[in-house]
Amino acid sequence: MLPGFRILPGYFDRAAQERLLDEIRAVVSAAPLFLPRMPGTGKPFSVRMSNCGPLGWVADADGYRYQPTHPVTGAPWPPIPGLLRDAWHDLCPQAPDPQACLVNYYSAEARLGLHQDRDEETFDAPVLSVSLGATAVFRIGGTTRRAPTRSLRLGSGDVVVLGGEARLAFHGIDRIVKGTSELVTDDGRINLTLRRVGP
Ligand code: MD3
Ligand code: FE
Repeated sequence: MLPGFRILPGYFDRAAQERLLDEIRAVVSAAPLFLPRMPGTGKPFSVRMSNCGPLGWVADADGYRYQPTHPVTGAPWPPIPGLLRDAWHDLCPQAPDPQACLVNYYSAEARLGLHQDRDEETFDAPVLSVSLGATAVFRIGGTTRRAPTRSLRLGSGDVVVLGGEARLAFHGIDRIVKGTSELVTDDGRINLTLRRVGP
């Protein structure tokens, strides 16, 4: 595994997962899930997204970018929930406050192809990722697309921290494991990724 990759299985216990889910429900009622599209082809993602924090990641015909407002409503993104901020400062003690939290919602059929996260201005801070709901088959490789990959499962309450070399690792979600979500209805999965966008 690349240096800088950390997995913390069950970092959030069931009670904390329920509180976090309530906080995320409030986020998506203020900032509804939208359907991102591939800039080249206009093809929709199978994952629906929203954001909280000063900046949010969006994808449409004009490209991939961070912006301070929701692409459909035009409203500023709601603040990052306290439980997520606390986890960030606990696990990334050197980093300043997170600037963006992407909310990814996976239905049972959703997937996310192998990609690198490089729309940020700097890669100094780690990315912190929290999984809630159904288990996902997660794939992570090296810093080139042809490097070998390994597969691991991310369950509800698990946290992954991607710092150092792992920050630029190729990664994706191969599939959702049906019948594994006690927390979210209909085999749904929510992934929350906290990031710095600029220095
Ligand atoms: C490795 N999310 O939001 S989480 C993403 O489950 C993203 O929704 C996936 O890929 C999801 O960009 C994977 C684990 C993860 C998140 C961010 C990373 C792994 C990462 C950034 C760099 C390297
Ligand atoms: Fe990613």
